[in-house]
Formats: sequence, structure tokens, C-alpha cells
Amino acid sequence: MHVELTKQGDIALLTLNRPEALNALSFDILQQIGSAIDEVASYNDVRALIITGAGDKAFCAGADIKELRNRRLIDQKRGAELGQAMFAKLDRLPVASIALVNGYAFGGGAELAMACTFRLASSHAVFGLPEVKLGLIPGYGGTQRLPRLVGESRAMEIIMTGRNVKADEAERIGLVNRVVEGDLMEAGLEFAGKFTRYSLPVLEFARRAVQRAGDTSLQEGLQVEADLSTLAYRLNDAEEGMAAFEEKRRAEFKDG
Ligand code: DAK
Repeated sequence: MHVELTKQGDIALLTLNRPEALNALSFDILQQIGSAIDEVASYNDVRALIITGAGDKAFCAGADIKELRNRRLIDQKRGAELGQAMFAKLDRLPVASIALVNGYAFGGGAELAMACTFRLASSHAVFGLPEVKLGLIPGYGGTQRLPRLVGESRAMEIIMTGRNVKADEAERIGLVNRVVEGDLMEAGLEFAGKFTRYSLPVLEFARRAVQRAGDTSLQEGLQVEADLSTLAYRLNDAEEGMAAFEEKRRAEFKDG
């Protein structure tokens, strides 16, 4: 197994563990990532998922280039669809995901990080979608998720030049939420702790509403927001949150 799934308190930790190949994504590893995400979705005691890479050199150096050669066109198409489907599981996961980018995040590695809800990067992290250098274009969601994160013209430049994006630039253009100078795992757990004490269904409504902003009209998005905020209002947790405010105490949410 090149993917390890563990738990630390109420946080699930998924580690890509193939450091000898800089955690490159074989098709088998893509399937293992999908299975691990399915497993996290089945847990009822987990409030966030952290994804990182083993070792201090790479989060993930992308698709396993050695595996991509000499394949039939139909197999390449199915391969791209497989990668897209595995990463799309993160969009539908009931809890938020955080990529801890601890080094190189190239190609499929950057695409995995972009499929997460949040990204924290160590100061030596380097991002890139270098597919054009191989005569390819991104196949696991990069052409769609990068422009949503950084805007079309920046995404176009990064994809068409295949250039590296260092951590500080990644933070400046909104590709990562923040750069971490100290211990990345510690920072990731602390980052998760900023939201995991809130009501899980409320957090999920918030994620769903924000996700729609990237793929729908303003009018439709506002309707989604009105519907989901009304649904949130119907939960006991909304009553608890507002009562706690009036009673000047900390809210105790029950996820219902
Ligand atoms: N695949 C396979 N092996 C890799 C790898 C990769 N992506 N990246 C690194 N490795 C292996 C190296 O071959 C080496 O193994 P040995 O040769 O020692 O056996 C080992 O990891 C250590 O790598 P280096 O010796 O190269 O380490 P350096 O520090 O010198 O360099 C590097 C680090 C990250 C700059 C370098 O390894 C590198 O440039 N790696 C490749 C980055 C890259 O181009 N990634 C792929 C992007 S394209 C699809 C369509 C498109 C895609 C996928 C599917 N379909 C239509 C199905 C696109 C996917 C991509 O991700």
C-alpha cells in the first residue's frame, strides 16, 4: 500500500507514501486514494481530513510518468477520468480537506492539492503544472480548478509555460491559504481546529454554498444560499448558537 490512512483525534490523516518516487501517482495509487476517501466518508467521528506526502521533499511529483507511455488512447481517456473521479470525491466528502504541501506538488500532485478545501504549504514547497513539457496538458482537474483559485489569466500562464510557482507566490495569488515556517503537521491540525468545533452540517452547508459560486450564475447562487441558510436555521445547532450568544457562553454544538 502506498497510501496510509490514520486518525489523530477527530482528524483523519491520509499520507501518500511512496517517497522513493516522490509520491508519484500510479493508477493504483489513484484508486487507493479514492478508497481511502470513501473510508473517511463512512466515519462518523471525523471532522476533517488532512492529506500530505511522506518525506520532506515532495507532496507528490505528479502522475507516474513511467506508467503513462505506450497506452491506447481509450486507456488514457479512462485514466484521466479515473484521476478526476478520485479527486472529485473530495468535493463530495462530508468534511473539509486540507492539503499539507510539504515539498514538490507537480501535475497530478498540484491537482490533488487543488481538489482539497484548503492548502497549507511549507516555505520550500513548489507548485507547477508542467504537463506541456511532456507534450501533455493537465488531466486530473488542473485546467478547471486552477482558474477557479487564481483567475483565468494567471492559470493560463502557469499551465502554458509549465513554470514553477514557489510557496510565497502561491500564497500571494491565492493558490494556498498560507505558508507555514514551522512544523507543517502541527500547523495543519491547528488550522483544522479553527473550524472543527462548529456544527458539521452547518459547515457542510457553507462549503456547498461557496462551491456553487464557482459554477453557477449569481442569481442561482443566491437562491442556493437562501435555501441552505434556511436549512441551517432549522437545525438545533442554530438555536444553540444563538442562545449561547444571548447567554454569553460558548456554544455546544451537537451536529444536528
Ligand atoms: N513519475 C515517476 N517517477 C518520478 C516522478 C514522476 N512524476 N517524479 C519523480 N520520480 C522519480 C524519479 O524518476 C526518481 O526515481 P529513480 O530515477 O531514482 O528511480 C525519483 O523519483 C527521485 O526523483 P529525481 O531524482 O528526479 O529527484 P530530483 O530532486 O532531482 O528532482 C523533481 C525532483 C520533482 C524536480 C523531478 O523528479 C521531476 O521533475 N519530476 C517530474 C515532475 C513532473 O513532470 N510530473 C508529472 C507532471 S504531469 C493524463 C494526462 C495527463 C496527466 C496524467 C494523466 N491522462 C490522459 C491519463 C498528467 C499528469 C502529470 O502529473
